[in-house]
Amino acid sequence: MRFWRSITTSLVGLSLTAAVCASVIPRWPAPEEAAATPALDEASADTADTAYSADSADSAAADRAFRPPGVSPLLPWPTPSRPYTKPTCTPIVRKSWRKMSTTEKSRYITAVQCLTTKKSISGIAGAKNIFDDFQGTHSQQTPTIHWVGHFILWHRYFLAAYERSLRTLCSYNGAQPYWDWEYDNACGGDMNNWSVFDATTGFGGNGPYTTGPNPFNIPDRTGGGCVPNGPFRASKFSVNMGPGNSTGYNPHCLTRDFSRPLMKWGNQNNINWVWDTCDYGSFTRRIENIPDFTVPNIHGSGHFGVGGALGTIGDAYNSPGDPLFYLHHANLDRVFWQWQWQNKNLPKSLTEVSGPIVPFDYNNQQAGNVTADFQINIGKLAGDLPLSKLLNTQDYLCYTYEKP
Ligand SMILES: *[C@@H]1O[C@H](CO)[C@@H](O)[C@H](O)[C@H]1NC(C)=O
Ligand SMILES: *[C@@H]1O[C@H](CO)[C@@H](O)[C@H](O)[C@H]1NC(C)=O
Ligand SMILES: *[C@@H]1O[C@H](CO)[C@@H](O)[C@H](O)[C@H]1NC(C)=O
Ligand SMILES: [Cu+2]
Repeated sequence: MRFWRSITTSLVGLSLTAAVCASVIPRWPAPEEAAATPALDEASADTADTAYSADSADSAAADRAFRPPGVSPLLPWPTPSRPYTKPTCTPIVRKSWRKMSTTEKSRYITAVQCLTTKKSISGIAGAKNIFDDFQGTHSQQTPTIHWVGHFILWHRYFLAAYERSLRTLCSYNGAQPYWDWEYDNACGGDMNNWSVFDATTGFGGNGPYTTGPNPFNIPDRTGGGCVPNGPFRASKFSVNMGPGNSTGYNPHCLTRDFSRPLMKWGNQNNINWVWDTCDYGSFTRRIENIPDFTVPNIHGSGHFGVGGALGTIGDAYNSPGDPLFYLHHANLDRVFWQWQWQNKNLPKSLTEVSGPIVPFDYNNQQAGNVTADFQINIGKLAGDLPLSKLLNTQDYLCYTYEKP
């Protein structure tokens, strides 16, 4: 808002040129460049916002009714259209956690607690219950599902299976909520005050500060100990596997280790950078960016902003051991969904996939790219599915998103 009237035409021009999908596919930025591109500071986020607002005054005005100043999306909210919806699908609607009623929140948390009482079916040694089955399945596949072409769709299927388990095993009637961290980041303040971390209606807050290894020099880590409050505190909940790649039984408390600077990666400006792509491969590459803690990426925001160096959700293998994982990944899926359902990206966005089968193999030196018939496996959680069945959320899967 501060820069609402002071934007330059060149900024608008740049933003629009990129948004209309010229044939030029954005070059993958070098780390130094990427660090400079999706800027971390609020001022630059404001500048990018206003560049878009000029393009779509109506939608921007509507957005300001529910968004704090300085947050407006590059892409408008889509209305997924009938031609692409299977007649038998009446989508369930995923909502922002922030906008759910206390009763809805409590029903969701009760269902998650219920999953931890249902007997494990995965055959993974350390998994005692269905909640663990999800964590263990992610752990086993961690080396092959990140920095690959199927990253976002693997996680989409994993989330949909979790949502289905909540509904079918634990009588949950709602849909998987999402955590729109870009909103919280724009409001700022103490992270412990954010609605997802509420001790009564949310997932509890940060752990107390503990010293410990910090091999990647996560900046400004503030916790590391056991989550002391809320429904997933040590006396109520245990993480049964990990740390690291072990899936043996090792019950321990859920830990969090907030890092405010890394949390800020999840801002609207960085979402806009991810959205500013014209094809699946470029989009999915930007959502993960590169594994370097000096280079922002929105996927890392929820993982390392909450998990820091010692927190469960920051452990690449065991991140689903923090129930908040599912709300973080639902927001990433929502960002993908919102991009997919733009007129400028349809219908290609419901059929096209690319990107390497082997992690980081972006030049296809070791293997090829994924194709639509590439099979996604999530162990015993659900049957294998080709990527083609996961692209449209209103077909084999059947859900949509409510505007934050
Ligand atoms: C957090 O919430 C408490 C209690 O509502 C309030 O006193 C405090 O000022 C808030 N802190 C920040 C930084 O928002
Ligand atoms: C787990 O990690 C250790 C240490 O990095 C490694 O030696 C071992 O091979 C890994 N095990 C599996 C199953 O990936
Ligand atoms: C593999 O996927 C990447 C990312 O989308 C794309 O740039 C590249 O052209 C693809 N390679 C082939 C051989 O299709
Ligand atoms: Cu993952």
